[in-house]
Amino acid sequence: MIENWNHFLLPYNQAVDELKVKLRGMRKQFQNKNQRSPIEFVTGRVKPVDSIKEKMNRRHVSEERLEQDMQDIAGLRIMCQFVEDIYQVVDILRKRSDMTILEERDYIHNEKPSGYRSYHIVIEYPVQMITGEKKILAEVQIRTLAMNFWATIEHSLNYKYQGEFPEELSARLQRAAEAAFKLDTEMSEIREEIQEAQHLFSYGKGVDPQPPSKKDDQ
Ligand code: 0O2
Ligand code: 0O2
Repeated sequence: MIENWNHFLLPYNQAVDELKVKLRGMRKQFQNKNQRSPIEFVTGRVKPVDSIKEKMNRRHVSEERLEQDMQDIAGLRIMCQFVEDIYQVVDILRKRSDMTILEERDYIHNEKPSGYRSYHIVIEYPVQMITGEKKILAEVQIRTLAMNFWATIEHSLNYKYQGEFPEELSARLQRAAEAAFKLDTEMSEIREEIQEAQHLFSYGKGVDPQPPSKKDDQ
């Protein structure tokens, strides 16, 4: 019986805080090298206790199995501009020595029946506690801004309908998911042009001390 949830969630809170700093740090490192970051922004949260309990009931997870069987108590979300960026971020994460990837789920090319798209990875992450090292599981969701837009809206509608969407709404959401993916595909096709413009734009704002032409030579 978990008597003190705050105590149980402490390593998860620490992991989310640390991982937010580390993932946001990746963006800063790209910017520091005058390179475009594949990461647009990062959010994270520890699942609220009520949601943990609800998912335990729904999935028949016992408290004894909670740490192993619920992979998203600690959740990180990485938003990217382009679908290609998602795979670049995954590649970078695969090479890191401070986390171990246990599972990967590509819901971009295998979208969920709802229309949901994202790339999910489950990591094992060591947290240093005063009692020693504790390895916890965390779920990292990597998605484009368009995928995030769709998922955020669908998630709030889910609250209203408790997952029991009227058929018409469900069909509309699926069509909206396809439209969002079409937007991602179109943007990928003009990616080089967009990136060049973004490069010029940041140069124009004085962010970049070197003219773009010089930088491209490096
Ligand atoms: P809801 O229900 O979406 O409104 P800071 O680090 O101070 O800049 P802060 O306040 O710690 O920021 O939070 P952060 O990192 O900006 O983002 C927290 C948000 O993470 C949540 O906001 C959600 O939008 C998002 N989130 C929700 N669920 C998940 C999930 O399963 N995985 C991931 N990775 N992120 C999720 P709210 O207001 O808590 O929730
Ligand atoms: P939260 O904090 O409310 O976001 P399951 O939980 O049964 O769906 P599983 O195997 O545990 O499945 O993990 P999966 O499917 O890889 O990832 C679950 C998480 O992905 C969800 O967390 C959502 O954040 C997100 N997700 C998956 N499917 C959908 C979907 O159809 N719409 C939206 N908006 N998000 C989805 P939770 O548990 O809902 O938590």
